[in-house]
Amino acid sequence: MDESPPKIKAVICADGRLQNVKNTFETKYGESPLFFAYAPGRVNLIGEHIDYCGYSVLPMAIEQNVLAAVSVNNSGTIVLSNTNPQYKDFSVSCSEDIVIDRENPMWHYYFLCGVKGIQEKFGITPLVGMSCVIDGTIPPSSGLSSSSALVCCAGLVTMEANQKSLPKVELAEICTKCERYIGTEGGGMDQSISYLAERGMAKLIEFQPLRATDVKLPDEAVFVISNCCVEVNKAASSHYNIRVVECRIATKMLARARKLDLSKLLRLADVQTELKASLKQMLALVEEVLHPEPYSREEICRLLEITAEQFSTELLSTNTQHVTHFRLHQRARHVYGEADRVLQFKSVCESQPDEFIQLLGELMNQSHASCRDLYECSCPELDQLVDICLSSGAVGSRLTGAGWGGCAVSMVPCEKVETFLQAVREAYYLPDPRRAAMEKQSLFVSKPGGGAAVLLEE
Ligand code: ADP
Ligand code: NG1
Repeated sequence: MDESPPKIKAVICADGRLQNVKNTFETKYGESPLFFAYAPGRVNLIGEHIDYCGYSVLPMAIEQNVLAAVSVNNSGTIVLSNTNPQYKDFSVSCSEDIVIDRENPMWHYYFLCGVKGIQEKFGITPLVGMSCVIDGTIPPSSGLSSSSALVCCAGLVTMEANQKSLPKVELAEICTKCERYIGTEGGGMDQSISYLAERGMAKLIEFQPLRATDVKLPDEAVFVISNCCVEVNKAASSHYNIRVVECRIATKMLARARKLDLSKLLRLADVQTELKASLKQMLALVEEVLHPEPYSREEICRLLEITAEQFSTELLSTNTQHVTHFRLHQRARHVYGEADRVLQFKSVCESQPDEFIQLLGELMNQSHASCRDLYECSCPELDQLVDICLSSGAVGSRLTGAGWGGCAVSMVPCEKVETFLQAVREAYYLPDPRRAAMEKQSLFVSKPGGGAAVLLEE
């Protein structure tokens, strides 16, 4: 786990996609790429919206990834191009400061987040010039971490191009921090699994210190991803950061009620650690301390004994300044309950009791209900899709990733996969022409894939 991402020798012409990207590169830049690098997306099996609260999550990497073909030169410029014409060409001088415009989160800013992270880590000025072609296969804004795959790929490309080396754990931490330049205050699940994934294994990802532990999934079932076809860009909306802020305020409220030092505690997990309490005790504390009605700014300021100015600058982020009410009880209940479900999921996978599949399915269903009702991060289409998945033979089904749109993940017994896929196709995709057109890339079985790597032509 201490190693750098692997460098794999590849026969480029033996792989249709690599060869296509290589051809695009050669047409565009009139030279051959020096190397390729890729970083995968992920599907989170359980543990939603708890990484930024300090709790462990349980994702696996998917086959879909962001791939870059790269050449290194002394042009003093970083030039980006994309195989998808929707993403326009971009270039930036290596001697300029990298500026990321959060107001306008265009694709190249995600790439620049990764570049900036590596530049800052090593203090490299100027960076070496690079020409890159990017090719992504992860459906964007659908909860499968296309943005982090792009950031992680850019981090890896920049490290390799500038002849530096870092262990995967450190790369994951750097990319977690630098993706925040785009404005979303993510918790690190996506970048961690993108670097630390290993083929065939889901991972329990723990934070501070970051580590990834193998979780063996049941042989009797597969995980199927289905996209509800509603896209939500996190950086261009404030849903995500509102939840981060609500959890931060809930942390302060619980800490105040137990007379802890508020200034030190930022995440709901910090309160638990400080109190040396169990997750069940934390759920009881939420019931005792927080009321279900939304909290107004005034009430929060009064209870925390802070001014409106401190509230805005210390607790809110730039894109949450407009929010007037905060659902602290519901958010904290979700987080502590979901953190508990992750641990239960892992322990069921380890002990493999007879009713293995049913127990995991039940935990996934509870997780979806909590995301929908307490965390309010689902949407009607996603709820409908989850219901269809359950009635089509899934033992468990839940939204995955940030939500408000995007994908569901379902656990389906192996012998039912074909009938499941057909039933979901008929009930969710075929009746709607737009969904029907997207079905092929929206409904698929996913096996745990490997982590980010550099590819060198053999
Ligand atoms: P996700 O849940 O997939 O991470 P986000 O909304 O956070 O979704 O990020 C999606 C953004 O990432 C897209 O709007 C785009 O800017 C960028 N992105 C994703 N895939 C690609 C790609 N293949 N090429 C360029 N940019 C991409
Ligand atoms: P998505 O939007 O699915 O890539 C986001 C966060 C994760 C995590 C999940 C919810 C980023 C980069 N990713 O993932 O850290 O909080 O939501 O569990 O912000």
